[in-house]
Amino acid sequence: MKIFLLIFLACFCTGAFGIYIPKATNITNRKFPSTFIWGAATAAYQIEGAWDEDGKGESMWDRFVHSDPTHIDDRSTGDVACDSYHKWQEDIELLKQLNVKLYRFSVAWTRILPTGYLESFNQAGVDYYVNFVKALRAAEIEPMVTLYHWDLPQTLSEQGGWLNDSTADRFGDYARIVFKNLGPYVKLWATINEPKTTCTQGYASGEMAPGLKLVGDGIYQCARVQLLAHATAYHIYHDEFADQGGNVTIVIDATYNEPLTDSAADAEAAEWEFEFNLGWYANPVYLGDWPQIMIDRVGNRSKAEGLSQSRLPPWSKDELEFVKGTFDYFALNMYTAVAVNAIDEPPIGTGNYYLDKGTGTSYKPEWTPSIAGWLYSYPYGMRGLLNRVWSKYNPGSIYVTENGWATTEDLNDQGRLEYLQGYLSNMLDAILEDGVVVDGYTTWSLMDNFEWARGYTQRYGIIDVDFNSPNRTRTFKDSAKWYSQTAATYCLVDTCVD
Ligand code: GBH
Repeated sequence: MKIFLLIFLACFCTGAFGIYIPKATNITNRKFPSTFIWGAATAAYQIEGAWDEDGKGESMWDRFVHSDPTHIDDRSTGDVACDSYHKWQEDIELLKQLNVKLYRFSVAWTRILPTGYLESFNQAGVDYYVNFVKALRAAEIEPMVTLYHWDLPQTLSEQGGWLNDSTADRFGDYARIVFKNLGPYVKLWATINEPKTTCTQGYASGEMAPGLKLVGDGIYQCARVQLLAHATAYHIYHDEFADQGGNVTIVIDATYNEPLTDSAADAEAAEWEFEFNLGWYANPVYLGDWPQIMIDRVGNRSKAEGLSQSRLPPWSKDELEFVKGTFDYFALNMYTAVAVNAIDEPPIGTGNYYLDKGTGTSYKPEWTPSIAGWLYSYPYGMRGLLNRVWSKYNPGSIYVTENGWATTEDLNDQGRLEYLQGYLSNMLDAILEDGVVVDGYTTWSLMDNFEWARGYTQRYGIIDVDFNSPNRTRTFKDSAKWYSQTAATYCLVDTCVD
């Protein structure tokens, strides 16, 4: 009798790869639409290595990790990382085994323009990526190319980087070269990845490159210049390469903001949190201008500080027009939820974005924490945020371009599997129940990689990378086995109804 039960359970709970797939009642057994595109994501500095090979120039991340090893928790660097610069064919094999049809990766600006200036043009860098996108196409995997995932040429960084308006023009020069050469093989483009992370971590907390601490004003200027850079690239594409017929947008990261209590004050605070995070970047692009609450709050606090002008730089009429409408779809990175509460108006002192925001944030006890202090699992947040983005910005199409879970090294990553399953189930509810158009998903990440200031201590890959072996051996984790089954069947559990 016992043996019978065991066999029965084993058959019932075991997927095609012999892994346990939980039958949690809240995971939908409906199928994803057949048009849905399954994918995986990475970024150049996090995986490529070869930091100074074949003419590549120094980026601000190369400088950040080399100038002071204590910038990174485990004193590591991205000098070799996953060695994908050399192992790209193996990476394409992994994508094939995963059954994904979309690969989101980024181009290293310093391979194409080592100093950021046109005079430094490096043909070897162009050849490398052209070769790569051709090979992806041959494998029937659609490339989604991010032009900028945080690796600014060091030369440009020394000239002010994202604080200097002219960086937007340099980004345009670079984007034009990439569109021209890769464009025949690429239909999905992302200009800049998570401008907010660069402004908050790179120019305000100083935890990321270039390590500046300008939390009152530089943080806002950084947002302005990145939005101008994005719009410059968007217009270059549509003015000069329209015949390529691709789609371009900016990648914006957002949290699902849930009011801490049922009070009206907390509901309003959650709204402010939304605008100071997602709206800060989405409003200028999708609706035009900064969110009104930012204009009001930063303006009022700047005035009270005795400043003659708001620390939030106002757009000129021309700039406003230039940035507004520069999207062909919405690219959303979504990992975590945040609980938001109202607080007393912070006292006036020196300018500070976090005080301008005027909210309190925490995490609810019923959400599951990851090893990354900021990342909690609350699967409903995916459905809630998708609905919000869909109704507020009316983008026509959404791709979730990042979403994933942090662990230490572990091949039996049941926690990641359940996180992905739960978030994707809620995404499907948004698609089928709420009518939100989500066309594709690129999970973060294809494989473990250099996790910025966290080095190799936090792993986001569905595929394990052995950073102790010179071969950087790749091994499927349980989540990757499950994901390959899901990408093949369009079904999050063992069996779906049609
Ligand atoms: C993504 O950002 C990045 O695009 C990707 O490169 C990275 O590997 C991945 O996340 C995993 O981290 O420490 O409290 O100050 C996700 C958005 C924004 C989340 C910055 C963490 C820092 C919060 N990230 N945020 S805190």
